[in-house]
Order: sequence, then structure tokens, then C-alpha cells
Amino acid sequence: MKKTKVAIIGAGPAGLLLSHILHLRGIESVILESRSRAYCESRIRAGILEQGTVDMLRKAGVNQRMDKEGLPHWGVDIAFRGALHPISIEKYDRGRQVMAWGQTEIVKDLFALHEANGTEIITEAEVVELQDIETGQPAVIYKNAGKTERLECDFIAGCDGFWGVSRHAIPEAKRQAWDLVYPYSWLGILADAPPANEVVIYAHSDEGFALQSMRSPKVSRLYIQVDNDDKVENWSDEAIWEALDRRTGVTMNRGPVTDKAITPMRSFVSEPMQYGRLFLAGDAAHIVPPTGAKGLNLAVADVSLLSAAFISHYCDGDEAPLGLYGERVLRRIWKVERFSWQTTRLLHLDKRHTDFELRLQEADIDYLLNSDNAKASFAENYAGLPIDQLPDI
Ligand code: RFL
Ligand code: PHB
Repeated sequence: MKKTKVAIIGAGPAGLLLSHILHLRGIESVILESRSRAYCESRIRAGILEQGTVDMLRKAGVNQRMDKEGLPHWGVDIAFRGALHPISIEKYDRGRQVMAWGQTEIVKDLFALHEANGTEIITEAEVVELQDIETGQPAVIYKNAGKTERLECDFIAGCDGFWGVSRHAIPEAKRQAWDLVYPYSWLGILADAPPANEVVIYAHSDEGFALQSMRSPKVSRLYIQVDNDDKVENWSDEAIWEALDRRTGVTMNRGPVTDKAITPMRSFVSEPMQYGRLFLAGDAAHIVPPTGAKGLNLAVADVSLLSAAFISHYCDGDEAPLGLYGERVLRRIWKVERFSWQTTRLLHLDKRHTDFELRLQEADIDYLLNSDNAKASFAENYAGLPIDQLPDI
């Protein structure tokens, strides 16, 4: 039987970063991940980092490639009524910026750091049960190479994403969740084509939402709004490029499409985020629709507070931050949920809307594009709300 201080479930950005920060302060942890390393390193997901996420990655030393190859952005462009309208984050939010740098690359760097530091990640280890989380000696049961194993620990960090098992270990009677599924999805492609615009384009059009983003000067990441029951097979590459051109009003640079997938959109929060010796972080406790580019950034903000609380416990004998973790982190999460929900409703076409509601939506966009106050609020939220506490590393 194995034993560690913090058992971490999931090797997504939340679990990998938490374990790395704990290692920097000499706190032992073990990560249990159901998939292979190659699978984790190739999942294509987030691409835009808040200023606070960039700062956190620098503080944790996960920044060498990011600072060399990441693309700092001064703001975003909103495509509306056939024209691009810039919202400068630099101008409206105290010189702050965001950065285009793929989640895939962060995950690769974190796996490489773990390998170099000798911190333990057990891949292809599927957690099936959390035991005794209300006691001082919890344990995690997992299946690895055909055997059932037990990992004893002081604490469990549930970083196992939306489909994970951790939050279900909190008794149903003590748990509450809020869930909203949107009436549209995103069809996303990755293409070996230079981005046509230097910053992200968010487009509202009669035909629906579209987004142009990037992973490097040679690779574009693009999305279009589709119906929930639509299929990838219904869209040829050329049909996607043409929809992007029409919806953004910008002619995209074409290139070979290397990935094509449909993602549903949901808002979800589960409370509490701590119960006994179990602490949740990232998508395990909350989901946002991707319009605000917040999912990964929220996971990093959670880990910032959670790692700081573990450091207070183990290095300073101070229990208070662990006790306050859930309450403190949820205050920020609900504000980010609000921004993601608002931005999604602002920019998508909701076929259920009346003409009156559509007019109001267009007035909302017009207001954002022409009010310094509205732009300042958008910039503050997009670049990222302050994170309560950073770990002392
Ligand atoms: P993850 O990345 O889902 O990792 C959870 C890990 O847990 C493992 N796991 C288990 N392991 C052991 N036992 C079990 N029983 C397990 N069950 C699950 C899983 O295999 C997995 O490895 O969660 P984490 O770490 O909380 O990170 C969250 C982010 O991945 C997510 O919020 C973002 O990708 C969301 N997101 C975006 N976020 C941004 O900040 N900016 C963006 O621009 C952005 N764009 C996006 C996105 C997500 C997207 N998709 C596909 C959902 C764009 C898209 C299309
Ligand atoms: C991305 O680059 O994948 C991306 C950018 C902005 C978003 C969502 C996703 O809002």
C-alpha cells in the first residue's frame, strides 16, 4: 500500500500545476491519471491565458517556452455589422495583456518538469473510489495494470475534470449544483494556416457566432456556432472556411485542417468545493462556456489558492487558509461564471429569441463597442479578475 501527503486525481492543468507547486515547497504528492501521458499531451483545448495565469506560470517556472513562443495580445476585435471593432485591454485595463499559448503546451511542459524533478505521476490509473474523506486518514482506490490499489494520504485534491469521480464523493445531501446547457455548440478546427488577424476575433452575425484564434504564427484555431444536433460530417473544410469569412467579414488564410470537433456549451457550478479532507479544483467543480476563454484560467486561479493553503498548513502550521478555501475561491468563480454567460449570450445567435430580444442584443453589442465604461469592464474581466492569494514559492 502506498502513502503520500496529497493525493491528486487528474493530470490536467489543475492537477499537474498543483503537484509542481507543492514540490517547490517540498510537499510530497502523487498524481493518479486515468489516461496515458501521450493522450493528456495531445488534447486540444484552451488557448488564451489571462495576465494572472501568465504571472502564475512565471512564478512556478513553467514559462521558458511560453515567454519565447507565446503571443502577447493587446486586446481583441469584435466583428459586428461587417466591421472589426477593437477593444484594447492594454488601454482599458492598466497596460495588462492576455497571451495566446496552448493548454497542450503547458501540459507538455508540466509533464517534462515532473519527469525532471522525479515527482510521481501514475498514468493509466483510474480512480474508482474515495474513502474516509471525513476522517484524518483518507484513501484513494484506483485500478492500474489490472490491479486494484490503495493510496493513503493526508488530503485529496480532486482535479479530475467535469466527468471525474471526486465531487460525487461528497454526500448528495450536502451538495448542490447549478447547470445550464446552451442551445448551440462550437465546431472547432485547427489549421496549418497563419492567422488572418493579429488578435482574437469574436464575431456576431445573422448566421451565428464565429471566432478566430491562434496557437502560433503558423497555426490558426477557429470556431463556428452550430446547432447542438449538428455533426462534423455535415461540414466540409471549405464550408467552414466560407462560414468563417462571412461571419467575421475577414478572409481567412486557408491551410490543411488537422483537427475538427464539436463541443457543447454549458455553465455549471457544484458547491461546496471542500468536504472533510477533499478539496476540488478546476473543471471538477465548475464549467464555463468557452466564449470568455476562462476554463483553464479558472483552474489556475483555484490552484493558486489551494496550493497556498496547503503551504500554510504544511510549512507554517496555519490551518485557516485550508478552512477558507472553498468560500474564497467560489466568490471569484461566480463572477467568472457571470462574465462567461454574459459574453456567450451577447455574441451567439439564439434561434428561440424574438425579434425584440434580437434588437436588444444588438443594442448591447453596440453599447459595448461605443462606451469607454463598458469596454473597461470587458477588459478587466477578460484580462482576469484579481486572484486572492498566490502561493509563496
Ligand atoms: P481537465 O483538463 O479536464 O483534466 C482532468 C483530468 O482528470 C482525468 N480524470 C481522471 N483521472 C483518474 N481517475 C479518474 N476517475 C479520472 N477522471 C478524469 C482526466 O483524464 C483529465 O486528464 O481539467 P482541469 O485540469 O480542471 O483543466 C480545465 C481545462 O482543461 C478547461 O477548463 C479548459 O480547457 C477550458 N477551455 C478554455 N479555457 C480557457 O481558459 N481558455 C480557452 O481559450 C479555452 N478554450 C476550453 C476551450 C475547452 C474546450 N473544450 C474542448 C472543452 C476550448 C474548448 C474547445
Ligand atoms: C482558443 O484559442 O481556443 C480560444 C480563444 C478564445 C476563446 C476560446 C477559445 O474565447
